[in-house]
Amino acid sequence: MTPLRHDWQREELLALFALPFNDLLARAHATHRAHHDANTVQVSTLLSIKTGGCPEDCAYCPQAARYHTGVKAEKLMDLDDVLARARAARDAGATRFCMGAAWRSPKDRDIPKVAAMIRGVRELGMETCATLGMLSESQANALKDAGLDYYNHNLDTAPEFYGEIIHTREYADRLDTLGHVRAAGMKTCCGGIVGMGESRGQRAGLLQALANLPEHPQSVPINRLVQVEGTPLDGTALLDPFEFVRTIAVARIVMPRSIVRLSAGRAEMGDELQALCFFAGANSIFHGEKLLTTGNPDVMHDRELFERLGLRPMQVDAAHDAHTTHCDIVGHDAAAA
Ligand code: SAM
Ligand code: DTB
Ligand code: SF4
Repeated sequence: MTPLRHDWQREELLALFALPFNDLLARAHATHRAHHDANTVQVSTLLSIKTGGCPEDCAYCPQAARYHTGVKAEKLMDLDDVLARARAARDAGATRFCMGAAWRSPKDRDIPKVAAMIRGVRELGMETCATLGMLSESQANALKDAGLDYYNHNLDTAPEFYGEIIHTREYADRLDTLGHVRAAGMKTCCGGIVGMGESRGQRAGLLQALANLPEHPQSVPINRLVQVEGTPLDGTALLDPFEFVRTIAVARIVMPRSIVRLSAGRAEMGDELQALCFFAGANSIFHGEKLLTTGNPDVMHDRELFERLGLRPMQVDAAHDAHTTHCDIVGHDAAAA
């Protein structure tokens, strides 16, 4: 099997982006089938365990205290409330529970509280993910000890566009946190946002930075900007939906074994666009009526969409195998036919 590459050049990614749409989709879909069951989708549910009041200045984010978005600052949720939400998510079909906090980085005193949440969610039989901002080495180790499977920390955009979006922390800080997460032995969930006014070259730059990390992130969330009134990016020109599909397709080709999540922005997408994204190689979603503070498609709608497309929720083992297995998947469909 061809080894995973970590030396992608910008021109190569741009050449993929420039392919005729059908050629790009055919290549991405073939890559997808070679490494994954093309009819299963990993299902995660997101919960904001600590909402709003964030000191950072991420230009897209409704939770930054400095923008007037109507999101009120709340304190860290109680353990029992978090576990009740996790149980409900599991009962609605999610296999992974992702806990998000509007922090620049957690305080050391927060870690035992989050660790208790992680233990509780694990006891429910779900995979765990958290996104709490920048982590020190010792914080990453403590979360790993509590049983955290994935840590979400996004590169967000290309290095050369980053300075137009965030000024309160550096790209290098993000790479450091990802290094601590990997060193602690956790899986990384790392992706970015498109539709922030970046160029195609910069979309390619995001994917290049992700694919050239020391290890491909096991989970790659591709968010389409959710425009929120009061944030600096509200009113940004909308990205051509086909360009969004191309971004998913190129992500699939350059990170063939990763689980690519069709992440924020689904509420503003039609079913047809989502179906194209699944064909192009997306194989994970957030399920549940809310992301962190903004809307997501309702649960019934997603259930119907899965039925109409013949998609099934991915079992936990399959998500794991996708990035650990050393032989290509021949295809469950081929076996079934
Ligand atoms: N505060 C932590 C941090 O930024 O690392 C964790 C939570 S933060 C909300 C997680 C990610 O959500 C961000 O890195 C960004 O990629 C995504 N995000 C936030 N607001 C978004 C929006 N309006 N549209 C799309 N993605 C968004
Ligand atoms: C990610 O890449 N997307 C999710 C998750 N990781 C934490 C967050 C999306 C947030 C969308 C805006 C909101 O709901 O506040
Ligand atoms: Fe804060 Fe995270 Fe939002 Fe940035 S993305 S403002 S760090 S909550």
